[in-house]
Amino acid sequence: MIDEDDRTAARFEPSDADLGPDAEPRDEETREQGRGEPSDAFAAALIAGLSMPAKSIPCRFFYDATGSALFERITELPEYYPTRIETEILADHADELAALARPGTALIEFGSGSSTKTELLLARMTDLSAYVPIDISGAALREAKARIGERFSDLPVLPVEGDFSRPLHLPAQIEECARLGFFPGSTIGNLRQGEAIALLANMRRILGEGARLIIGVDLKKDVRQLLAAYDDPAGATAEFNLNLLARANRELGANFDLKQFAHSATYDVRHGRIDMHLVSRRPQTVTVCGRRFGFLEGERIHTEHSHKYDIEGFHTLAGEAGWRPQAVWVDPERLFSVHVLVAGR
Ligand code: SAH
Ligand code: AVI
Repeated sequence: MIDEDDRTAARFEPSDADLGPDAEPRDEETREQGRGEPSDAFAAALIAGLSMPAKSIPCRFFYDATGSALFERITELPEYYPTRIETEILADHADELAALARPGTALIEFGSGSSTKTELLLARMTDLSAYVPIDISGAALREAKARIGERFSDLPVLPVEGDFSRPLHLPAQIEECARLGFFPGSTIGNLRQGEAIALLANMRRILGEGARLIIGVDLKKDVRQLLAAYDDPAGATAEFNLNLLARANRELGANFDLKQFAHSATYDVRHGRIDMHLVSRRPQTVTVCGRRFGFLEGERIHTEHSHKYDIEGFHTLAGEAGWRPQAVWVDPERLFSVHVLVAGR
């Protein structure tokens, strides 16, 4: 089930990934904590990715303030079914989900973005001790905290800005609390299998043995429907993809000509995933931080994987990370799934 090539290609190493509350961050992580990823991290990743024979940019760099706003636009597209369908599943099962939060529990959300779906849970989980949204996008966290804080004024909202695949300090206020995890949006699909297993294993360490994780996972389906969701006629996904280059121009003074790169979304049947690329429309040279990168006509920069699972395949993946299934719900068309997992074999 697990693709060995994918495991060895994983970006982060398990030794780098103890997200537990007691983990001691390295110096650079101390610096990053609370500030998201600084531009020098983007510069280093961009230069490394463009220096490879097969060029790539890590997808976590999509999410500056502009990228987070563009993602919100994508969630409203008729073609982008995941947000709509997952929201329906969460609403249909809100009472069962609320029962997972006994009084005093801290709800910890990974890749929380706008926290829109979370409001469904917070409205029913009335005895939470805190809500801890974790996201790499400071802009998204600030907006979400303001909105949630206004609607749920008695609930402490304790945002953590940072990369969930690196060591993070959780707020001291929740040290003694039971923990419930929430990881919606099928963001797990943006990780390769090895990375996904390492992240799920770290979530298990953070949340503790016996804890539950509510996780949204997009399902395999008709390829045409998938391609429409990742290459919409309104061009929102293209703009989201091209924002990586626009961000490099804004933050690093790079000189990408956005008109000379095209958005591409394809489906890789063997790996069961959408691959997004930016394709050079002509031979060109771009300067990033004083370094020149040449592009052939048709040369691609890989920007995102979005893996699609079936229920059994996802259970196998979760099992590798020490999670067992408690419940799974799908919509009538079997487009999307929401799982409740329990930490421990
Ligand atoms: N959970 C929301 C948003 C999904 S978009 C929903 O279901 O609609 C993916 C979110 O994960 C974005 O807000 C992005 O900023 C965040 N994200 C992506 N990679 C991340 C990383 N490595 N660490 C922390 N957050 C990350
Ligand atoms: C956040 N993530 C799950 C989205 C996805 O569907 O893979 C990001 C996205 N990329 C293109 N459209 C949306």
